[in-house]
Amino acid sequence: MKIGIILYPTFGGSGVVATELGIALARRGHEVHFISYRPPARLEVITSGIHYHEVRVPDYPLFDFAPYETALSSQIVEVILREKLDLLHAHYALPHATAAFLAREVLADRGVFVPILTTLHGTDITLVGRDPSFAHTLHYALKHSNGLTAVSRFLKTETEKLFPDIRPIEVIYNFVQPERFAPVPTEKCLRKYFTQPGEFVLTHISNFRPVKRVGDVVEIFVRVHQKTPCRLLMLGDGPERPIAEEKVREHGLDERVFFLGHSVSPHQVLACSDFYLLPSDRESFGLSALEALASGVPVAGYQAGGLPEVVEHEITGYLAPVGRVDLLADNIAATFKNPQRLEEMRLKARQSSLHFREEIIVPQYEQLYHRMISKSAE
Ligand code: GMT
Repeated sequence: MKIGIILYPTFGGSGVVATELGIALARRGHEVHFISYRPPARLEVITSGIHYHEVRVPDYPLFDFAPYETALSSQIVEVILREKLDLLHAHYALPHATAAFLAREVLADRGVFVPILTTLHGTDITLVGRDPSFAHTLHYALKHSNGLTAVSRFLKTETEKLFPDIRPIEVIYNFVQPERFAPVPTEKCLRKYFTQPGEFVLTHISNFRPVKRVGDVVEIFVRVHQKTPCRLLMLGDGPERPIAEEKVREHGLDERVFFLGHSVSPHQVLACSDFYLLPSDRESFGLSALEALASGVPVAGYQAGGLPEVVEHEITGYLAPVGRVDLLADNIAATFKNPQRLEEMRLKARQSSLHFREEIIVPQYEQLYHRMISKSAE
């Protein structure tokens, strides 16, 4: 199949999933065309079967806001006409579903029909999508998408509540490559650069947006640290990083917390971690939590959003009501004091991640593509 993938090229979860999906599809013999304004961050090399088409938005003194969506639609039309794509897969609805819709209309006018699949990732529905500024056009684009998927049951339900008249939404979970995210022997990981012997490592990875509650990450760390010697690794960057840094300073723990930015890859940091912290308000899935589990690292987070579909309380991590940093910290500290329990959780974490491995999830997208393409040919 020839598949067009529209995505955000950043380190955000939707862009990562879209990129990994494209790479996996190319490995399975398909031709993949990424369309975005920058090469996708997780696309380390462009190998055979992978193409990248950049969207350029010309500047003009009149524009306070350059019309990206119009340029994106136009580039989609151009790529489809030139490359004869079979299907267009839009990741994150805003503005990708609306741009794809407009492109499909333009193509229909020229006698070309290409089905659109939209994958909803989370904040495109739970936060930004429900804003009245976007809701009407987003609703229309989703209603007229030829297929819809959500990355968790939670997100499917949220979308159905918001837009009750849209077509059936299929749940296709996010996936992980268990060869890349895998437990690593202590002597081969980065642990020695951050810790003294006998210390534990807590890790958080995100875009430091308010939904991630990075203040809670620090609060959990402070409480665990009072009971067990440990360090905190914070990977990624975003608007609330200064808040987290300030909190760390207030507690006088600067030397125990490392803000790494994007300097190392998530799999390297996870490989030297003992517990992963993801206390988001509402995480539609929590891709980084899955990557932690695959690395053999249990996860602590809240009983909210789709995280309970990924993390099993007391088996592969701990879940608590939103804001209960005390409960999460007590559980983690108790686990650190019980090496056998920690080892059991590590093994269970790795095992449970295998249900979400690439070979299980990617064929679900392939089957859906086949169904949509056959239906559009009828
Ligand atoms: O806000 C973010 O964390 C990024 C966001 C995105 O759309 O890029 O992540 C969402 O999509 C990920 C991939 O499907 C999910 O794993 C995340 O849970 C989801 N984020 C939220 O729902 C907050």
